[in-house]
Amino acid sequence: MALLFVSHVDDPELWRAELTGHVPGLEMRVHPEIGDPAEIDMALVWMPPEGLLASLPNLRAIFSLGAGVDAMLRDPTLPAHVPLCRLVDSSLTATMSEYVLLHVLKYHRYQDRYAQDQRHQRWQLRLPGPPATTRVGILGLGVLGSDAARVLGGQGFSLRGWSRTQKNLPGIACFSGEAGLAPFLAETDILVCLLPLTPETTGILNRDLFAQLPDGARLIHAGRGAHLVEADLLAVLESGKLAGATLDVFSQEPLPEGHPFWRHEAIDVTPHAASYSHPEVGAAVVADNIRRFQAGQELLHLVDRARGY
Ligand code: NDP
Ligand code: OXD
Repeated sequence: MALLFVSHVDDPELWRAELTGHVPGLEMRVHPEIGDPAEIDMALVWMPPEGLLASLPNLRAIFSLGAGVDAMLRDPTLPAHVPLCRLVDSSLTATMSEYVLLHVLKYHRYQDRYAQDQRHQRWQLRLPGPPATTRVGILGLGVLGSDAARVLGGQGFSLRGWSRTQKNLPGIACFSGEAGLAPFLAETDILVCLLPLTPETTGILNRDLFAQLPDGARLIHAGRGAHLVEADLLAVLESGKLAGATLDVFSQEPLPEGHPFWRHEAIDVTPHAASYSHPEVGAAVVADNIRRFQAGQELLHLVDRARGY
């Protein structure tokens, strides 16, 4: 039996070298060179073409190369009986926390303003208060959100977080559910979105939500493009309700040429690059799951399909 590798962004040969180091004898086939589909029992995938996984009659485990599995869950043909595991690895987590820290510091230290000042040849000193005077709010306190909070806490920022179920995390004011959203937003100067995309979170970053933030708040969005109502963001930046946004994910990726976000003075764009897995780290986690699968043991990081993440 064999593992099918499908990704347009990950290097299959790096993954093959790492995986076979951990699981000697593993046969890995790289899409589209599938061979006999009946010989595939596991798939390691990022955004597989719709219908591909359903076409593998003996598929018994799916491992995602990404943390978010919303695209796969949108495939109506995704085999319902096959366990789906998302990627949770220390490199993916650490790189996301770096991204969040980088952009929180950018806003806290007025680097966005200095970039504008430079474009206008304006020499203006802007000195922030200590980090504790900047209130960062994180939507999503899962693997990524809770680690980003931990890293920001180490820098002394004032922290709050929002999740579906109530958390109790040291040094973080935790809010949950619909009732917790308004008080969470009311004290958030920099809003970080690290939610999964589900029917409940689609379009959550909209005009009504932005209206509940303090005037001049900033957004750092690394969840999924469909969380954001793009026209609402442009409107609140125009009105001054929001002072800036850093966007890593978009409803259409790559962000189309000519899209207003590209040239907006108050928007920083990154190409879905906030976090990434180092193959040597990610492969160890996937290999662990492959060995569990081969031994008939319970898999790690299983997606709860009913919950959507
Ligand atoms: P987790 O599943 O570990 O955490 C998700 C968090 O979101 C949990 O705290 C969960 O609450 C909360 N949540 C889910 N639904 C709701 C809701 N309706 N209301 C309030 N809170 C909710 O995911 P990760 O932290 O690993 O990843 C989060 C997302 O980050 C991914 O799904 C993906 O979209 C994005 N991502 C983006 C990357 C990039 O490069 N831009 C890279 C990797 C991931 P609870 O704890 O109560 O279940
Ligand atoms: C993602 C990832 O889910 O890159 O976006 O892991």
